[in-house]
Amino acid sequence: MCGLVITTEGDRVTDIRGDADDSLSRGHICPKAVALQDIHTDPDRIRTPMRRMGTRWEAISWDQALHEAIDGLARVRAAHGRDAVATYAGNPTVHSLGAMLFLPEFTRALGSRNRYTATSVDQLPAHVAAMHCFGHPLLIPIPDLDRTEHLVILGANPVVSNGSLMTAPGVGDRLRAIQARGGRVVVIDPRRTETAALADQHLFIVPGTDALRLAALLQVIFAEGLAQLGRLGTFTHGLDALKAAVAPFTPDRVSAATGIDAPTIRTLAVDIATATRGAVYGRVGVSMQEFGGVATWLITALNVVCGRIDAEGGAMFATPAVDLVRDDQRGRAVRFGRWTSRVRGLPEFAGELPVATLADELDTPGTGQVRALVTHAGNPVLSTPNGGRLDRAIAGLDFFVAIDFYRNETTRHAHLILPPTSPLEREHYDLAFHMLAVRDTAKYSAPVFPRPAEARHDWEILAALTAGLGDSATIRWRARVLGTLGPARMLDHALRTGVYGSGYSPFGKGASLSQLRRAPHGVDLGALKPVLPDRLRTADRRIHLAPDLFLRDLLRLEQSLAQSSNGLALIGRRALRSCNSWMHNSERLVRGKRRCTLLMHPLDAEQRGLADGDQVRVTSRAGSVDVELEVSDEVMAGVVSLPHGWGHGRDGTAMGVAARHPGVSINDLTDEWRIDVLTGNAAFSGVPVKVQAAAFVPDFDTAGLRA
Ligand SMILES: Nc1nc2c(c(=O)[nH]1)N[C@H]1C(S)=C(S)[C@@H](COP(=O)(O)OP(=O)(O)OC[C@H]3O[C@@H](n4cnc5c(=O)[nH]c(N)nc54)[C@H](O)[C@@H]3O)O[C@H]1N2
Ligand SMILES: Nc1nc2c(c(=O)[nH]1)N[C@H]1C(S)=C(S)[C@@H](COP(=O)(O)OP(=O)(O)OC[C@H]3O[C@@H](n4cnc5c(=O)[nH]c(N)nc54)[C@H](O)[C@@H]3O)O[C@H]1N2
Ligand SMILES: [Mo]
Repeated sequence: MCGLVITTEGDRVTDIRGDADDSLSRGHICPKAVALQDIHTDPDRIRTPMRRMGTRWEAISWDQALHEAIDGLARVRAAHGRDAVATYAGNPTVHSLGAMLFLPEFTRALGSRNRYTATSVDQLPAHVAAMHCFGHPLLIPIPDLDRTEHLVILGANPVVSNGSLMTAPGVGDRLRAIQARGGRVVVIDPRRTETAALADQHLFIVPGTDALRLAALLQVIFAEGLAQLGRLGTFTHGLDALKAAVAPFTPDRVSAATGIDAPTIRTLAVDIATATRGAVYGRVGVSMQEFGGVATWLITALNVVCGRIDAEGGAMFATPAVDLVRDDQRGRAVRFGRWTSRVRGLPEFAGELPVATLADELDTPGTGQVRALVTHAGNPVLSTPNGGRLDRAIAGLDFFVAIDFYRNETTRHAHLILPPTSPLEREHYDLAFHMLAVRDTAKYSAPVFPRPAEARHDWEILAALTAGLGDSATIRWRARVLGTLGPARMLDHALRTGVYGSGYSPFGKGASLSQLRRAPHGVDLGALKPVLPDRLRTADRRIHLAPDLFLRDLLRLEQSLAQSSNGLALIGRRALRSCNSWMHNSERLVRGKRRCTLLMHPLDAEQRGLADGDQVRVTSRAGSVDVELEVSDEVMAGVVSLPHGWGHGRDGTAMGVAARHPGVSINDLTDEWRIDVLTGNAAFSGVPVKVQAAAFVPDFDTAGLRA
């Protein structure tokens, strides 16, 4: 979503910089954008379809590759049924126009209930809350960053992540602007993050206890008579039920568990409720925990109760040029728990199952066992809980097709790798993140380079597979028609028929693809606008403040108050120069100080006789890893932190730079049994671990040796 000015000479990139005139990013750029040229020229990036024979890989033609993929998947389906073929779509799927348009067609053609995506290791609770409160999984309120005066950030580090479910390029400047106009930024996080460093106040919190603290904030607001729904009051129901439900969670009762004292919780509640314009915002730290669903709902509830939803400077909804929230979805968009997974009985969400149970479906024998897998832009071995078990399970599959341009820790097990074009060889319009950005804009980018004659786009690969596997004439026909149209014409239609659209009149003014082509810096559609109650998709066009499923889960929250733990709690972290697991093959992104270290508080280190730079062994129920210790009081006592996306250099991978900077995978420690049982999202945050000196500490650099 950052506007880039990319200068080329022939087929070479000579410069990449931020586009000062971009309507959203206004010149902001991060090192990952500069590294796009490394991805483009990377000799390890796969450019032709590859077939694995044992441990040997050979290049094959597209015709051959697509034929074998279709044939292999069709065979498994014929022998074991539809559900025997699973799919996993990873994060970059959402960053690809073509994949966004064609992946749904492909999964429909497969018709398997074993559909998985990175959603259930990320923002699933946000969808479940949006669906139940506002009637649609994509009605996710976005902090109105550029106009707010009081922002509370829980479990997010936007200065590094650039904002998530709050797309905000240059977020650091936007946060400083809040302070410059006299506002306040408060961060609640078990680590004093880069964002906390810039905030007016930072509070440490015991991992996994946000729901308790949020319930207590609401309790105070109700008890002090500070609830003020304003205009939301006329179309919101459930206020009394919410009030009654949070009543037991007083600051005094939750302070020990959360590690935040009662007076601080009270003051924060009053600050939130009395700020002129304010928003509470939570992201992965809140979503990836055992109470991710309840916590995410309580954030929404807090914003509603203070009258902040749909209000300037509060938490608002986008009005995008291409709207994925359709008009005809009123009262019909709640799709949750209609069926459950075979082995563990976890709930379906919008047709997909929680990826924390993928390994169960792969390695548990019986009718309905998964025998084949298709991954698209994902690396679940490094990115899902107990990746070690999933690694072994994937290695045992009958058939595995990966649509990806790297042979990484997951795709090394594939029988076929089908590589799409590079990000610089395809056009882009962001269907997802325009829905979640802090300002309404629309931008189309043409490909920087023409695609090589022999290359295929993601959407072309998906369209070919869909046409080959669709077992109804309609699906095959649709795949061919859409394949002929292609993403550009599909986008043009969506723009023309959207709220800003020009329609099909030849004199129509407004959004269309040709309009966006003429505006390379993007079209500014203005600040976020009030859209309620119209945009609600609940059947009664009201906000549901107290949906039953969340109220019931408060019982489980109540029980958590009685539990205590005295081990170390493991949390994750992100770094500016990482992008989950997949950009570590760019030298410029991995050089410098070693990043994959275990952060530990000085008191915890001292207690264990450990020192900065020591090699330590971290052990959980799921596994153990050896890693370098970094002693720092930026994490609270009792908490250790390890970044995710590392653990490279495994046999059969082909990413030379990453293998020289391997690190270890946090997801060899995280536990597939720790989930938010309400939503099915993985609970990465707060995994109990033991840390001790590594058994044998060699006096040479083990990473160097392996390379
Ligand atoms: N540079 C960079 N940017 C990225 C990515 C990347 O890998 N690198 N990944 C992208 C993706 S896919 C996503 S989803 C977004 C995520 O964007 P963010 O949500 O901003 O991601 P994190 O930096 O992981 O921030 C999570 C914070 O939660 C804290 N935390 C952990 N457990 C708890 C808890 O129990 N309670 C509270 N209150 N806090 C907790 C962690 O210490 C951490 O600071 O970032 C995106 N942007
Ligand atoms: N412990 C822990 N685990 C986490 C997280 C955490 O904070 N802590 N964060 C979670 C989050 S938020 C996310 S989103 C997931 C991410 O997890 P995944 O989506 O599973 O993994 P990525 O590392 O993003 O891998 C992306 C893959 O897509 C490929 N790729 C890149 N671009 C394209 C493209 O255009 N087309 C195709 N076909 N392939 C492409 C890359 O080569 C790479 O193999 O990880 C999750 N895992
Ligand atoms: Mo994510």
